[in-house]
Amino acid sequence: MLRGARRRFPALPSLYRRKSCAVSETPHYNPSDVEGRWAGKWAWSQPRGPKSYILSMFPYPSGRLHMGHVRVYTISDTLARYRRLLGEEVLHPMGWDAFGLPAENAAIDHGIDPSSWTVQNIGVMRGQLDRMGCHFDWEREVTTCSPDYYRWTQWLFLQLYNRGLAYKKKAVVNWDPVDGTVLANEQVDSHGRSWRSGAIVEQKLLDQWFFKITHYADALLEGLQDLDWPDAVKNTQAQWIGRSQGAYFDFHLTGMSERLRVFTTSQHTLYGVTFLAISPHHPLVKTLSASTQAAVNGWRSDDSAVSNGVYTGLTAVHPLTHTPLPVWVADYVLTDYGTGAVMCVPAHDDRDFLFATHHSLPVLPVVEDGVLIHSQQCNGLSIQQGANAILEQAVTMGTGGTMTTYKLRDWLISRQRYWGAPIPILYCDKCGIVPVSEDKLPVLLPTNVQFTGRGPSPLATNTEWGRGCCGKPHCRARKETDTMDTFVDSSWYFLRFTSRHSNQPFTSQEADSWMPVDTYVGGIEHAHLHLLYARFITHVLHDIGFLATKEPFQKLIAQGMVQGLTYREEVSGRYLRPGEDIKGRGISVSWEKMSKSKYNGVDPEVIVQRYGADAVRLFMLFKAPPELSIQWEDGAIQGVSRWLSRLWRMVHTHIGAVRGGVASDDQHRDKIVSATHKTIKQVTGAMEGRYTLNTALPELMILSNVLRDHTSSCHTLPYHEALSTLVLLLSPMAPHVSAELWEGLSIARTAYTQAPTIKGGVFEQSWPEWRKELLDLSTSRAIVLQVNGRKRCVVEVSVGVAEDHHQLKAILLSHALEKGLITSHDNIVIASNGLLVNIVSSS
Ligand code: ANZ
Repeated sequence: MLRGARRRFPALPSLYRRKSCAVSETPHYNPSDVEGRWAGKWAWSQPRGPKSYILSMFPYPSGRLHMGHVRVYTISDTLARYRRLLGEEVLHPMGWDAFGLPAENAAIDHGIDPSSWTVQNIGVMRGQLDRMGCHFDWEREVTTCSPDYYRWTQWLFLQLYNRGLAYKKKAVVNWDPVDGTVLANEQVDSHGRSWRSGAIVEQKLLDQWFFKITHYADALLEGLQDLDWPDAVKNTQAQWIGRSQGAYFDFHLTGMSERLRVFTTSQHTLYGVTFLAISPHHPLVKTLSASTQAAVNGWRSDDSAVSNGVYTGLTAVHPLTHTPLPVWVADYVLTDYGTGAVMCVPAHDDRDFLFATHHSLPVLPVVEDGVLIHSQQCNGLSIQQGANAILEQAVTMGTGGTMTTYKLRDWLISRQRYWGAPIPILYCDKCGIVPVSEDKLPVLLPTNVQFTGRGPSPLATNTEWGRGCCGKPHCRARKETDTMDTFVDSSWYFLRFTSRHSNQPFTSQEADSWMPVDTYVGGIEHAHLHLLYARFITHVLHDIGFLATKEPFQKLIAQGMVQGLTYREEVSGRYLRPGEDIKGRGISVSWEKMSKSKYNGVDPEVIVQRYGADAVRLFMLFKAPPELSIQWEDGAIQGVSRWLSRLWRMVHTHIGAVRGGVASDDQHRDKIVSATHKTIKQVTGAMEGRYTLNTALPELMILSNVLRDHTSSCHTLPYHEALSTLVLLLSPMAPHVSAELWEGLSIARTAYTQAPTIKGGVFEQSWPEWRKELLDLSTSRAIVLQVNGRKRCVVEVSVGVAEDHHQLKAILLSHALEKGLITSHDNIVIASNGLLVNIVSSS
């Protein structure tokens, strides 16, 4: 059971035995008292074992924790506490993803300085995390908006820039024509209007910075294989990367020197091509007549339809049949996928078919019953054989070859906003683009800025701040005024935690000693972008030679949402406020992710005040497995809270009983011992593997029920050990109440003079180990069945049955009937002594 306490003890003199435990005075369980006493006073035993890096995704400091935060930090805190009890050296840090739009919006709306707003919010949220009993390594706290962090984000940019992995090109941004400002996607509503001016947002081409993540497409795809992540997340990542292996074919354009290259994954359909289609932004479009270009430009991006198309007037020649084919501009062809041009096979592709039907283009089937037709010498070949033969022929003729393409696009990292890390680049009149030298970092954000939400970003209008120098004499350079996407900040924060106080971004030695993160816990909504970007940056840093590991996160728990009951008016779909008058209106009720705008949220602070942090933590863990959604119900948390009160009373009853005398064991020993070991086994299992954390509490409840059923044994040592084990197993999940109960149990333990003393608080203990031979001590018992005094057989029954004479007799009676040892017409008398059942039958 408890490590170091596995000896059996000789029975105490019977003088000390007591038959039952009187309920002594039990102090009332008041969660806020208990939690106030323990908050922040966590003492740990010295780590002995291997390292364990447990990380939860750091929050945006919005001002208050929401239930989603409570869930994720409860999970990581539970795992970190568990690993510490195992003796491992645990890193469980916390920080703030502190750049981003809301701080800037607060500045625009209320004139509050983004930095003070952020610092204030961090203060509040840190207090809330402490109140939840989350124990983080606060001395390693990072805040991405502080210069000693973003200095290194800028350093990271330079590493990529110096290796050709950061570059500039034109890209489309959201433009508010009324306020004359660039908008983030979140500032454009579902009707395509600006959040502030209400103007219809336009698309504008601007110079933007990109990270060349596409260079790592293959590495990021292959890296997924060895990760212990949920399949769904791996699949999402793989789909996001979207590797597609196929072929290209080159089509001669009649009367032109260039060829038109298409990408296909259906090489076998080459003979079925009846026309070609290029995207509206294909370079060829620029060579077309003004009227054709005008037609193309008239297609609005929001009504993009398969049927939008215009004939270019160009003709392409089929590489094998030399048939002339018309070339169209088609809206459904994507500019940045494959080659931006498609060979269209309307007989076998739905979009091509719709387009062909709409524009009266021919349709030519080339596959029937899995065999090629209308395909010249390839007729009769299977699809695979046909694909190989066609590709081979094209390769020989120099008009085709294999080609792999990806859906992944380069990462657009520039933002025309103030509250982000300035991109460390200078534009020098003489030297052009010059990276800021590393020893000049950070490029600090200006303070005393006016926020209007109109016009260019505050950095672009601040001429004094904008002045720079590339280091050459008489240089007059301008600073880059774009800041970085906040995903850049969060793409490396886990490295900074390992070397928080280093005057480098991180030291290889410290990073290598902690990385990879062993368990990363966070919301499923970050399954693609954040995880992909963090993996990309880690791969790059590995390739440069700064890190031994390539992959940052070994195991991932992608935790589900917290949902609240949501009420909507049926007709309008409008969300209803609590208490709103709903008379005579149709209402629909559903579970949806908690959110302010849906009025379905629960404030963690209110709930913690009402039930205590321990109950909230237990509820979060127990209501659903980590990956699934939790539906918030007051009833369930009340159940958890009642159980904690029962446990509290049980421990105090025990402590009271021990004062009256103790016993080494009694006839219930085996049952209590094996129930304890079974619980250790189950709870340990829940903390490992795929983390079925939700099963841990029910196991503890079962053990508490066993103990409740054996209150008469509550002065015995096995009972004491079982209760102590229960509290120890509970401690990672409900730390405050466990610490308190443990203290009481430690004092009670001194009454068992022969039991080895246990020193220290609950978190200074070792996680208990279960022993196989103790699991089945009492799960079944062999009962001898006699009929008329003659032994007929031995029947195995559970201990519960063996101890309940009514049940035991009933079961053995039906056994005897089944075996034909007696008949139902017999006149039967049954006697039982718990080990032997004798049936006296009169016939
Ligand atoms: C001929 C063909 C025949 C195609 C057929 C499909 C079915 P995946 O597999 O997702 O990579 N395609 C290629 N480039 C495109 C672009 N820029 N925009 C839109 N569609 C494009 O998709 C590859 C297929 O998507 C290619 O194979 C091409 O159509 C189309 F019976 O070529 B296929």
